[in-house]
Amino acid sequence: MGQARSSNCPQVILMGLDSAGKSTLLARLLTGQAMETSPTVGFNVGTLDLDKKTALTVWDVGGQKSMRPNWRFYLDDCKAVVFVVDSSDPSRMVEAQKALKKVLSDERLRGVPLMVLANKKDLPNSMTIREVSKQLDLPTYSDRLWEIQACSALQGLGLQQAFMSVHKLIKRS
Ligand code: G3D
Repeated sequence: MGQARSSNCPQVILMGLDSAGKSTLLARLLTGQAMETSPTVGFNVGTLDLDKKTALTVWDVGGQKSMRPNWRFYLDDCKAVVFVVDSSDPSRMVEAQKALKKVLSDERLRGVPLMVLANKKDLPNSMTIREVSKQLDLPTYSDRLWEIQACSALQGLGLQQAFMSVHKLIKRS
């Protein structure tokens, strides 16, 4: 994990169920291009330069069920959690809600701000952020700063903005 960890960029962890769009999002953020993705084995990491003075190190720790127990190994030094959810798939909202709740119950994430990205907003049937927020029980997270924004990792819409907001959340918390 070496270099990225030892730099003074705040560490941000990208989480979410498999197929939520994490790899697409990270690839899009880091290269400005959509890339072919395969189910994340292990993790992807990259440093995101928001402007000349601001950078975030973003870790994609994988969302497959078999990987989820490993999430906790990435929580030390984590300054924000970015939880990606497929807003076009209502059938997996309960599973996403449970996964989010579980991850946030970790002691090391106490008070760490949360950004929920309602991804795939380009799809016509995608849920509104209000609906996603309700489905994920976000209003119950009163003990930390949280925010929800819609984005499309595929089209690169809303990503830069979302990570600027993540940076602001880190500064405020
Ligand atoms: P993961 O890393 O969270 O497991 P991926 O998810 O990044 O592999 O994305 C899963 C699938 O969703 C991919 O499609 C990817 O192209 C698609 N996807 C990701 N983001 C978006 C988005 O914003 N809009 C739309 N329409 N699709 C998106 P495939 O077909 O390769 O499985």
